[in-house]
Amino acid sequence: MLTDGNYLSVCAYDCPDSCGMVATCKDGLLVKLEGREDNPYTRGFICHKGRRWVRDLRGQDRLTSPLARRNGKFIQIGWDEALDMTTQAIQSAVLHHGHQSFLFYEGAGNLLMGNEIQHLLPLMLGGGTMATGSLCGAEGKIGLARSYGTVGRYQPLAALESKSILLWGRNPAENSVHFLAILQDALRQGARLGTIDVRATPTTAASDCTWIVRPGSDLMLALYLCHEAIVLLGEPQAAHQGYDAFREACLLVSAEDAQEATGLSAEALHALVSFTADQPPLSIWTGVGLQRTRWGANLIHTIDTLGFLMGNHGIPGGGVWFEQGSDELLPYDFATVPGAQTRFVPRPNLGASLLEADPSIEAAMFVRGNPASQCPDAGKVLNFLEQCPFSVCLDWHMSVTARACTLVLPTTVFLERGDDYVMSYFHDLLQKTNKAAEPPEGARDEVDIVRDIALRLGLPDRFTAEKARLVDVENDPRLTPAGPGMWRLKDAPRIQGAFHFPSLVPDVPAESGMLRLITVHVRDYINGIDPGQARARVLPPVASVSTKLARERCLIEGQKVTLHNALGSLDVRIHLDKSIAAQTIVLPQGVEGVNLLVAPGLTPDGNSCINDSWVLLEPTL
Ligand SMILES: Nc1nc2c(c(=O)[nH]1)N[C@H]1C(S)=C(S)[C@@H](COP(=O)(O)OP(=O)(O)OC[C@H]3O[C@@H](n4cnc5c(=O)[nH]c(N)nc54)[C@H](O)[C@@H]3O)O[C@H]1N2
Ligand SMILES: Nc1nc2c(c(=O)[nH]1)N[C@H]1C(S)=C(S)[C@@H](COP(=O)(O)OP(=O)(O)OC[C@H]3O[C@@H](n4cnc5c(=O)[nH]c(N)nc54)[C@H](O)[C@@H]3O)O[C@H]1N2
Ligand code: SF4
Ligand SMILES: [Mo]
Repeated sequence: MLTDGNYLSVCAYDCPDSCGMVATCKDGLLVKLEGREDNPYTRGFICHKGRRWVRDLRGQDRLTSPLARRNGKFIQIGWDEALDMTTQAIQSAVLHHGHQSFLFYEGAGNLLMGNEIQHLLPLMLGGGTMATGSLCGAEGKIGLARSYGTVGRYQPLAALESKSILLWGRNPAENSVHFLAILQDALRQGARLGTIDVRATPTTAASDCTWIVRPGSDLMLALYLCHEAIVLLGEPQAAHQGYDAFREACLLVSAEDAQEATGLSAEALHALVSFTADQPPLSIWTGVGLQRTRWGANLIHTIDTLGFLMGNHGIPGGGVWFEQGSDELLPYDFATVPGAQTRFVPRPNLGASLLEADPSIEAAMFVRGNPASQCPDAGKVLNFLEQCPFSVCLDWHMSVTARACTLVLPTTVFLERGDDYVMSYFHDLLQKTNKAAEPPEGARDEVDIVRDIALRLGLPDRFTAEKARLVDVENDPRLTPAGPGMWRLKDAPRIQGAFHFPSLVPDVPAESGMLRLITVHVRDYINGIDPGQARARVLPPVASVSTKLARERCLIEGQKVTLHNALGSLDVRIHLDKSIAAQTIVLPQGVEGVNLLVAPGLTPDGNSCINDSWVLLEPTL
């Protein structure tokens, strides 16, 4: 049993902040969770989602026994039986249909680096089938890297040196509260904060100026702002790749074009031009919400170009940000198997790809992922699960995916596992997690579960050796100690050599007569993880529409309507919000049923374009 006392940990939620935590354990139970004072970004404060772990570790929703589906109902079974069932299903799939008939699906449910070890299972079987392509931020990183060839890594505290800060499609007041705190410090030091969004949010409420634009109009807006920058500041000095074609194209975008696309008034557009120019240095912080569109990478690249043309690149407090790059702190050969021949299926179009897969998927394993809720066209993921002979989900609570599987295995969560690490994708700290509570009887560490299955399949135990190698991350020469179990990762420059201008892309055509569906991350839970989700399942989700649209369609507050498109339909309740852009409907993401309506499109780089989704709205009969 774990000794009573305080343990240092780090929140492993898929959240940019990666808060340092102090966990208090008594009689093996977590009794208190607080922010760690010496983390310079999270500064002694954790949000209510983090604090909720004190309740959730032993809460009603915690799974504590393997559950097998028998005659349409889940019944509790023992671990031995559960692991045997899994082993037999994988063995039979591989024997009769080849290793690619085994799907190993990983989501982003927590950021513990040690979970990478689990790849060994499909890889040692020959490769298996895995998912590729991002539902999250890959497009933005690709776009940012196009300017100079790398995303780099640098200090978000640089915002404190900005005099003007522009948040573009980013909502830190809900999704990265410690960044908001940094921004508030910058405001106290005299900076001003502007936000471009498609609706009012707690972030716009905290901003000095807000521009509400139509979703999908940002590229036109960015090109127009680049046009103004060239007019205002003249041509860039040195020769830069692709400038002539870019210049020609952006000079063709007029203020009227930008107004028409965005819905901004001439005065509002003018004020935005002034905001980008009047009070340098300007830092622009682009968000994940913004780049979930077919040309997301080009969009972020074009916004970066604005930063470049305005002379903000490479000066303290200036520049364009998205997320940090992946720094490959794990050894390059960590959990790899040379020669493995993995078949990759696109995550953004997972359901249809799995239904069509040849060889077919005969056994599926889901870890830290909830694709039946979080992948676009989620109805097809559910169809796939209905027809897949064997599916197992490893999770700590009953997710939408777990409910649709044939077997559910209860896992521990990060507070119950020690000796692992989280590297933030927003700031520059690597932090170590310590075990801070005993898991409930019945829950098992997922790396151990996967290793046990591998051993039962007759595979060698590479898992234990890889686990022992994990500690190597601490010895990376780019790290400097920043406190107990905390290291600062050295900055890596992004701005170097010639700037590469973006190539030009066409607009994503709107579907005529339909409303654009925007799905957003919300304050109270991370993605599809809401242990109180039972509540959300009872109530229909709330869809926000503009008051103007409501008037045109004779809709009233609280009215039940049906949203539908070729993929599916969903009953929702209407909320009137006068801030929302025209012809747009906003739903929270992570709520069951929402992704039945989300289109499974892929960007040219194979990532998701979640926000290129359109729906029809009809009164519910
Ligand atoms: N509380 C909480 N925090 C979270 C998460 C969570 O679920 N809950 N999820 C975490 C994860 S995985 C991620 S990726 C991040 C996401 O963090 P964010 O990028 O901040 O989140 P989003 O809500 O996807 O989008 C941000 C804003 O972009 C706006 N937006 C959408 N489309 C457009 C557009 O076309 N143009 C413009 N200008 N704006 C647009 C949305 O209205 C929204 O307010 O948050 C992380 N933090
Ligand atoms: N419509 C729409 N869809 C979206 C988005 C959107 O904005 N709109 N956002 C997208 C984004 S940005 C993201 S990142 C994805 C996220 O998509 P996913 O990664 O699939 O979803 P999560 O809800 O983050 O986590 C998946 C599951 O991991 C479980 N989990 C948490 N910790 C552990 C653990 O320690 N072990 C195990 N085994 N399981 C654990 C959680 O309980 C949860 O059920 O969703 C995407 N989907
Ligand atoms: S969810 Fe994010 S802000 Fe909240 S405690 Fe975890 S890392 Fe910190
Ligand atoms: Mo994400």
